[in-house]
Amino acid sequence: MLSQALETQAAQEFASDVRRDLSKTPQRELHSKYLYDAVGTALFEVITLLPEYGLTRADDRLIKANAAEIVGRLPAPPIVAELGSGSGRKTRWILEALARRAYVLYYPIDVSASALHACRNELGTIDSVHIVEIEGAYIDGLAEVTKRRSGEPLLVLFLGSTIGNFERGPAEQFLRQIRALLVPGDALLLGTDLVKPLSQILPAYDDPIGVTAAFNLNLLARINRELGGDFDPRRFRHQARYNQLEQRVEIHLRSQVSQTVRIPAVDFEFTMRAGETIWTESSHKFVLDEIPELARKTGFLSVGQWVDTAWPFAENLWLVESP
Ligand code: AVI
Repeated sequence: MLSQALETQAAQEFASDVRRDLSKTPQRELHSKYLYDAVGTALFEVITLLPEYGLTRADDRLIKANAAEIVGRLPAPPIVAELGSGSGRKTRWILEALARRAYVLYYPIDVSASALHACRNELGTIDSVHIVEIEGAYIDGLAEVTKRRSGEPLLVLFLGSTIGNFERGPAEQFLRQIRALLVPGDALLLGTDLVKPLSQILPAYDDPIGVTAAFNLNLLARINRELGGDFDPRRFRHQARYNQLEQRVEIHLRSQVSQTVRIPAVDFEFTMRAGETIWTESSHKFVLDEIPELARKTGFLSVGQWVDTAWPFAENLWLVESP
């Protein structure tokens, strides 16, 4: 039962997802999208600065070094839509490379108004770039962009390996949804984190000063803040595991003791055993060769891959071909 006090649809959805996912057996879960409230978003920005987390710097290095070549492979100057604009830092290199050729219309799409605000602060001063923010979910936002365009090709940016936070099936489905909104001549630039040694990957998700732990534990604090829960985050420990078979890092919150938790907004109470975990996120890693195959399966043609060797990561350019 949902409390009347939860006013917005988003709050109702959060509450019912929390109840459903914490009830799952044998593995309790919480959806990773809920890690990103204002506190979680700020903590993720700190994660991207950690020496152990090379992913964002690799993404940035690759785009900075290859932006001219990437945009040079596009058939015509496009308008640009970015799914999950984040701070917009990496996008600067693409927009600057395009703005050397033509005036650029850029649509950052994000559910977070504060992310869109940060994006305008970062990119608003580039000459010949006009920014139109779209606040909303990725696919809804992209549909809005495609409705507004008038014949120009569209370049969609999906950077930072956010695709790795989807399960494999839903990732394919999501890429197909993007493809369904595009037409021949459009393109997708997709960032993918690659499989790497455990000695490099595990500290990235379990850093020694505990920023990733705080990012993960904040989800319990968020449930307390927004749903009146009584989680004691001190009675949980952050845990990062690598699942070789699934090629992914799995992030959990491990109960240190046997404890009962109450979440009044959803009229829910449950007991966790000592050692039992809540699975909060997966971060899938890719091998280079599987990416062109993923493009083919989802209706694209892979026309370029740029790889960072210091932190194995790939930028992939996919085109929509004429039938
Ligand atoms: C946003 N995403 C690509 C990050 C990742 O690496 O999967 C989220 C993250 N979780 C813990 N550290 C970073």
